[in-house]
Amino acid sequence: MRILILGGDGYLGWPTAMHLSARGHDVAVVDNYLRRNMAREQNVEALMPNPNLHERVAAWEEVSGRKIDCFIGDCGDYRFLSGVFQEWHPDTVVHYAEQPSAPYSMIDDVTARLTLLNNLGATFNVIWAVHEFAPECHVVKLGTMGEYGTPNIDIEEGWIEIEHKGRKGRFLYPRQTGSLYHTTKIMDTDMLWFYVRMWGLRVTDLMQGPVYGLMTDETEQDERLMPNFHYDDIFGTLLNRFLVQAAVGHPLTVYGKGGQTRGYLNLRDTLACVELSANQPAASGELRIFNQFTELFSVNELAEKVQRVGNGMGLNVKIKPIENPRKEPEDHYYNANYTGLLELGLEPHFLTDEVLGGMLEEVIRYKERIDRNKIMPRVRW
Ligand code: USQ
Repeated sequence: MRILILGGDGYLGWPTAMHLSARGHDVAVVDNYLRRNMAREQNVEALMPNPNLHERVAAWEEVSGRKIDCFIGDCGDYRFLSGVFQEWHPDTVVHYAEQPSAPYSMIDDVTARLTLLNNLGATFNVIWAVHEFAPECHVVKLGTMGEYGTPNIDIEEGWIEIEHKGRKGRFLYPRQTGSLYHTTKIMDTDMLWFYVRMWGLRVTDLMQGPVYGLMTDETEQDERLMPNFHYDDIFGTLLNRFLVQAAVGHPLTVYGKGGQTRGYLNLRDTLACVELSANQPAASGELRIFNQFTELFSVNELAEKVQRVGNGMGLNVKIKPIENPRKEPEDHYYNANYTGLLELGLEPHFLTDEVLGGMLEEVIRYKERIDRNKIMPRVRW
């Protein structure tokens, strides 16, 4: 298959590109370095040094003998994006090209506007480029479990059947979330669903939980291939942050009561889920939605796991709840269905103590690069 990866420089985009390339697909990556620039602007750096995208592609070719095509540009610019579609003719487009941070979207009106215009603009352009230049192309879109929020009823996989006054209908599952970033993902889903109905696009929308990890079969081959692993308050996800905090002896930053429960998954499983979705595409006129996670944990459960494993490795891991900088329920019902990807063939990598210990060891190798001043939350809402 010819697979075009939008946001191919990101924490998930780059490992996905290498993984699909290793599987024998023809891969191209597109990125405008938005996240690198935002990180620089917020004065935070990824844990490992990350060569630029041209250098990454060259390193991958050196290691694997396989080529990845590279386009530097903004998916919000339709002339650029439609040009890539006309030149490259993808069978599948994997759309990661969004501002991915909830805290970043809540800093001020400038970052909120950027998040809104960037995320919706990119999705809108993907839809139009597919419609005009690759109508059979399957769109694999990264959404988020956060779209659903934390409702007091079970979360279904994208859709819900509602009976009202004796009549029944199937609708997108109700969604209400806790940041503007997450809200843009809801709007993306609505826009995709509209155009699926109008134009018969093929779309898979992956409702992904927070991802953890840094090693995949490809990233572990060469240090230059490592992902953009962030541990700071703006771009770092929970478990990655806890690993870094444990490594440098910073108390684990549990926000509020720590009962916030989410569906988590290993970086390796993100790649598998995207691959499985690409290999078994949605039908024309279908918006297929999968809940993409493998295990549910509360913040407290993850903190306790990291503490236990860290202490077993001779660290002195402390847990210190701090005032929650976010407006979110800290003690809530959470039960989400996630059978779709398992049925497609996903074999999950669970968060065993061994896996956690392996990640911690890897993070400790980069201890000298960790800046303790970048850990405490700065953005409140
Ligand atoms: N949290 C803490 N302590 C911390 C950091 C976070 O208690 O130091 C809490 C948060 O308050 C939240 C939970 O941990 O309740 C998860 O936070 P997170 O920063 O790992 O995840 P989130 O902001 O929701 O966003 C991340 C990714 C985003 C993705 C999303 C999936 O940045 O791109 O869409 O995870 S989900 O959470 O399912 O919406």
